[in-house]
Amino acid sequence: MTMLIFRQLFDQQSSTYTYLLADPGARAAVLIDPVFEQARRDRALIEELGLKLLWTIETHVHADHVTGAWLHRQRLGSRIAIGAASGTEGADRLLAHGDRVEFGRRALEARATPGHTSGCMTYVLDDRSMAFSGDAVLIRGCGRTDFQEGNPHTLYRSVREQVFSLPEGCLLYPAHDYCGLTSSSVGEERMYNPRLGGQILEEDFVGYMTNLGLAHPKQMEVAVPANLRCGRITDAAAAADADWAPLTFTFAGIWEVQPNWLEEHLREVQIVDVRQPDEFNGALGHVPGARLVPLGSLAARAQELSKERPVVTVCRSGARSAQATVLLRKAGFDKVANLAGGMLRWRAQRFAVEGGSD
Ligand SMILES: N[C@@H](CCC(=O)N[C@@H](CS)C(=O)NCC(=O)O)C(=O)O
Ligand SMILES: [Fe+2]
Repeated sequence: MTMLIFRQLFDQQSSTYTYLLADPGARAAVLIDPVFEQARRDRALIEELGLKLLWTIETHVHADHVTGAWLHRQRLGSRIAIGAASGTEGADRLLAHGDRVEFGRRALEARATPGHTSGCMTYVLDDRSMAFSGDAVLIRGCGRTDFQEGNPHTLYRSVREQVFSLPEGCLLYPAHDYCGLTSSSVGEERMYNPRLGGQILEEDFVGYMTNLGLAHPKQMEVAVPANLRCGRITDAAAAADADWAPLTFTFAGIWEVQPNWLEEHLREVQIVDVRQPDEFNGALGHVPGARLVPLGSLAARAQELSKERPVVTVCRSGARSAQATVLLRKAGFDKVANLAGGMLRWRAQRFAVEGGSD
């Protein structure tokens, strides 16, 4: 058995990496730098892997996206940890340099690495095989020092003393990458980081950083105040998930409904079977009241359906009908879900069938 469950997740909008780490024995997990808009995706993964989220951990107060920490606390009961010098309100734990965040038999050590912001922390895995450097060290780069409490002198010392002092084989996972790179190592950055590596002196670094000339992040006006509250939002916005059925959202990005719910609500929804006609009329039969619209003609025939009544899509196994929900959402349908497991599960659970044979 592996000693660590590890997933690197990406938010395209802000080029942010979120990291899921868990102890496979205890099923205990932590999530580093969750993104608000990806909270549903992250929750689906945590649930599908059968994990209990203990902590969301922030590397710092982000300027370019809102954290998903508060949403996860609401939905999963996780607690929020962030550096004590971050100036945030609402966290469950304010981390000091040297603190440990435990998850099962594994733990992360918090190291203060200020300079991009005052509260920046780097989290080092217990065996020093990985470190999560936030915006202190990026791959062949580093976080900027021209807003929030940025200070290039402080950042230079933080990186040299707290990150570059780790074992050279320690893998580095940053909070962002804008070119698609996913990880580096301490040895590699010590050698090749163009701002902080090699023979570069503190004054060289300060000169580099004061002349970057970058525009401020697009979401900064919204993100910083929201992150100072750990991503807390009004209850109305948090409840915006689909409410017409007890839907589940899969990691693949599909809303699903279970057969037992559909059986009790057959007359309240439009059931769209997207198989071929010979399958619809074949041995498996179809759900009573289902309308046949093969997947290939669904986009063209979507206007036959009402946007007011929920739509449940069905096929043999649930694969083609998952794609059908994507097509329908693109066509402007909000209340759409896939029948989990398709006709195979529907029949296995002995629900009523029209047509078909035993
Ligand atoms: N274009 C990006 C800019 C993001 C940005 O400035 N990111 C900060 C981290 S919060 C940074 O330090 N970037 C380093 C760099 O771009 O070199 C946006 O609008 O979000
Ligand atoms: Fe940042």
